[in-house]
Amino acid sequence: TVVETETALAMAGFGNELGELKNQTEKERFKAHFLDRLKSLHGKTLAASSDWERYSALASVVRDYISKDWIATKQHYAEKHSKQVYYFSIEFLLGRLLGSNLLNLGIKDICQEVLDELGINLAQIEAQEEDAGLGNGGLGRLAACYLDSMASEHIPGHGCGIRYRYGLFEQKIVNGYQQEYPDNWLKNGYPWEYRRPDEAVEVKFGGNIRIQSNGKTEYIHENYESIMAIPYDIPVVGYHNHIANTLRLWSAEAKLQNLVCSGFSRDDCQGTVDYTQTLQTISTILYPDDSTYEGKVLRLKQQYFMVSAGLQSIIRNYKAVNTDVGQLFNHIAIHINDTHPALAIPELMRILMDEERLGWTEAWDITTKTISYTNHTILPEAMEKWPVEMVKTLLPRIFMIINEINERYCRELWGKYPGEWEHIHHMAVIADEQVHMAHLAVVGSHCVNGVAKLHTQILKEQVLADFYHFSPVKFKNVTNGVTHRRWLMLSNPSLTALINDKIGSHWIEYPCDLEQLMRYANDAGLQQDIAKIKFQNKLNLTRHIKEKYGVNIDTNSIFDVHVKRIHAYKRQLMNVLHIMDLYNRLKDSPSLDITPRTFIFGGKAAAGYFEAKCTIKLIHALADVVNNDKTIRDKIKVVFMENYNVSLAELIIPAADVSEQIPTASREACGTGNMKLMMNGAVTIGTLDGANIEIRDIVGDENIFIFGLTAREVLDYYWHGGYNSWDLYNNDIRIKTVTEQLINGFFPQGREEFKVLYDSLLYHNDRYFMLKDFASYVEAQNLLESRYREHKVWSKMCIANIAHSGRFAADRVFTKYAMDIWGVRPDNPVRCDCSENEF
Ligand code: GL9
Repeated sequence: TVVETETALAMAGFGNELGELKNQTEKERFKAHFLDRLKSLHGKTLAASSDWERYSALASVVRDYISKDWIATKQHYAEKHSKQVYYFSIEFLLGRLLGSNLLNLGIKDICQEVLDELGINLAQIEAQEEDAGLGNGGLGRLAACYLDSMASEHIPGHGCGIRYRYGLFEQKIVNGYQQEYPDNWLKNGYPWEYRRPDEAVEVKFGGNIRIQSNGKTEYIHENYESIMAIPYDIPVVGYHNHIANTLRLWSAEAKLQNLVCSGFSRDDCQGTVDYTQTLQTISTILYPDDSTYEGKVLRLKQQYFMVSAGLQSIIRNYKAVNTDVGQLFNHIAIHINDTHPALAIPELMRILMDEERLGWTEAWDITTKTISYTNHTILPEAMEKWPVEMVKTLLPRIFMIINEINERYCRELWGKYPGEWEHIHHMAVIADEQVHMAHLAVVGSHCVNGVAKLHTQILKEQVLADFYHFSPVKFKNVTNGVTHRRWLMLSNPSLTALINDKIGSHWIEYPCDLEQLMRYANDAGLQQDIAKIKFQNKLNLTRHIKEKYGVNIDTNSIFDVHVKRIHAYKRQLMNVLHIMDLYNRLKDSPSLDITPRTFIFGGKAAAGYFEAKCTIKLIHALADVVNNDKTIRDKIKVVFMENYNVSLAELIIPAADVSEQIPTASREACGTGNMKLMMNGAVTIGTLDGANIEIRDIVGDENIFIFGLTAREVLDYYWHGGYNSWDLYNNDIRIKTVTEQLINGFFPQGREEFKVLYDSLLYHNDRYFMLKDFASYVEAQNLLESRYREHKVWSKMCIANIAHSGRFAADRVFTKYAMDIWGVRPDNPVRCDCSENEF
C-alpha cells in the first residue's frame, strides 16, 4: 500500500536524503532513485543502458531498502537478547533474489509500475540475475526455503555455508548427451553480498599436536597450514515485517604473511602463486554429487573450513556481549543440515576446551545442548564415512576429540549392553578405520529429526534403530516444507491473485487458510478460472519450448512433469518405459483415443554417474523417435528441459498438470518438488514414499494417483535379496517389448548405447523395482488420463491440491523447529492448525 511504501522509503532514509522530493509520490522517488543509481553506478542514461546495468541499478536501490531493516534487525536482536539460530549447510540453492526481495519488502508493485512507465519489462530485468546455484537439489533448496521462512516468521535464524566460486555445473545437451560447464555465477559481481574482511577468521589444517603438561594439559597445534576464511553476508528479507537475517557464506583466501615472495623474479613468486591457488580451491567448487558420498580430501577440507569459520565467528560475537560461555546453549542453537557439517561437534568441543579452557564434561554438555541434526537420506551410498588416516592427517586435534567422543560413548554403551561387542561396534563413531559421520551427528546432538513421517519411522526402526532404542527422546519428525512466497506468489502471480479474490489474502500469512478454497471446489466459476490460469502458464512454457528447442507442443495436452535430479531411485527410466509402452500401443492401433500428452523432463546427472547420464541420452533418443513420428499425430511429445535450476523450475511448475513423484518406496526421504507442484495445482502420480504419503493423507485418495510397492514391501525384498525380474520379463509382454527395445535397434543410435540400462533391469535384477511397479504404474497412468478427460473432476482435483498445500508451507514447519528443537519462541507462534497426525 501507499502508506507501507511511504514508511519503507522513510525507513530506508530516502525521506531525508531527498528533501526536495518530498512532494513527489513514492513512485516518483523510486524512479528518481533508480535513474540516479544508473548514472552513479554505470555512468549511463536509461536510454543508453543495457538490461544488465538496469538490473544492477535496481538491485542497488533494493539494497538500500534492505540495509536499513538489516541494521534495525541486528539492533533488535541485540537489545532483546534473542536466542540466535544458525543453520549450517554445505549447500544453499538460492536461485534469484531480486523478485523475492521485492516481494518480501512489499515494493514489487511500485517497482513494476515505475518500470512500466519507463517502458522496461521487469521480468526481463529479473532474468539478468544469475541463479545462485550453490546446491545440488532438494537438500540445498530446502535450506534456502528455510532461510526465507525464518526471516518471515521473525525467527532470529541465520545461514552458514560456503561461497563457492562456481556453483552446480551448467548442463548443456549436445546431441542428446549431457555436458558439464562451469557455472561462473560471479562473473559480473553479485549485488546481494557484502564482503566483511574485518571479520575474517583463520582455519588450520594439517601439522601436529604437541601435548604440554604443566598443571593443566595443553594441546598445541604446530606446523599447520593456515587459511583465511572471509565472510560474505547476504541479507535474508522477511515478508512484510522489516526483518533481515543473515546468510554468511565463507570464502577461502590465502593468508597475507604467507604471500611474501622470496625474491623478485618470476620463479621466486611462482611458489607463492601456486600456494595461493591451492589454498583457495577450498571454496572453488560445489561437489556435484547428489545422494552419493565420495571420500575426497577436498570435500573434508570444505566441511571443516565451513564449520570452523562459522563457529569461531559465532563464539567471537557471543563473547562480545556475554561473559559466560557456559551459557552458550541458552543463547545459541546450531542446526546441522545432514552430516556434512557434523564436524561442528568436535570443533565446538575444541573451541570450548582448548580456547575457553573448559573441562570435557562441561564442554560436552554445552555442545550437545547447542547442536541438533537433520538426517536427509537413508541411501547407504550417501552415508559419509571418512577414513581415520585422512581425518588424522588433515585435522589432528579434531581427530583426537572424535576419538575421545567415541571412547566415552562406547564405554557408556558397554554399561548398558555389557559384553555385546557386535552391538557396540555397530553403533561406534569410529569403526573399521572409519569415522561414521551420522553416528557422530547423533551422538553429539540433542535432537535428531527425519524429514517425513515415513522417513523418520525408517530411521527409528532400521537405519538408526540402535540409537533410537538407546535414546528415544532424541528422535523427532519434522516433515519438510517449501516457501509459498517463492513457489506460489512469485512464480504464479495470476493464481495468487485469483486465490486472493476468492478467499482474501489471509492465507499469505496463514497458509493453511488455503483450505478455505475447498468451499469452492465445486464452483464452476472457480474451476474455469483455475483452468484458464493453468492454460496461460502452459502457454508461457509452450512458447519457451518452441523458442529454445524448436519443438511444437500442444498447449491443450496434459503437461506431465518429471523434474528433479536424475537418479536411478527416482526412476526417470520407469517413466520412459511407460512412454515407450504408450507409443507402442499407439503404433499398434493408430486410432487409439488418448488425450494428447507432453512428457516434460528436467534434471542434472552427477558428472560421474554413468547410468544417470545414459538415462538423459535415452530421454533424448525417445524424444527423437516420438516427436518425429507423423503416424501418431502429435498425440505424445517428449521434451527435455536443459539446465534445470531454480529459475527454470519457476517457469515449469506453474504449468504442470501432472507431478511425477515415482521413487522406489523408502528411498526418497521426503521430496519437496512434490509440494511445489501440488501448490500450483498439479496432481501427483506417485508411490507411497516420503511426503507423498502425507500428501495422500491430506488430499484424500480421490485427489492423487498412488501405485506400486510400499516401503515395507521394498525393504522386505531388499532383506531377502531382491526378486527375479526375468519372471516379469517372461510373463508380461509389454515389459518384454519395452526392455528389448532398449537394445534391439528401436533407437537408431546403436544397440550398445542403452545396454547398461537394460542390464540394470534384467541382469542386475532391477534394484529399483521399475519392472515390478510397471504394471501398476501403467494402470495409474490410464486412470489419470481418464480423469483428465472429465474437466470438472480434474479441476476439482487441482483445487483440492492447492487448497491443502498450506500444510507443506515452510513457515509452519518452522514454528515446530523453533519451539520443539531450538527452544526459540517465534513472535507469532502457531501459524495454523492444519490437521496433522503426529508420530
Ligand atoms: C534429500 C532427499 O533425497 C530428499 O528426499 C529430501 O526432500 C531433501 C530435503 O530433505 O533431502 N537428501 C539428499 O541428500 N538430497 C535430497 O534432496 N540430495 C541433494 O539435494 C544433494
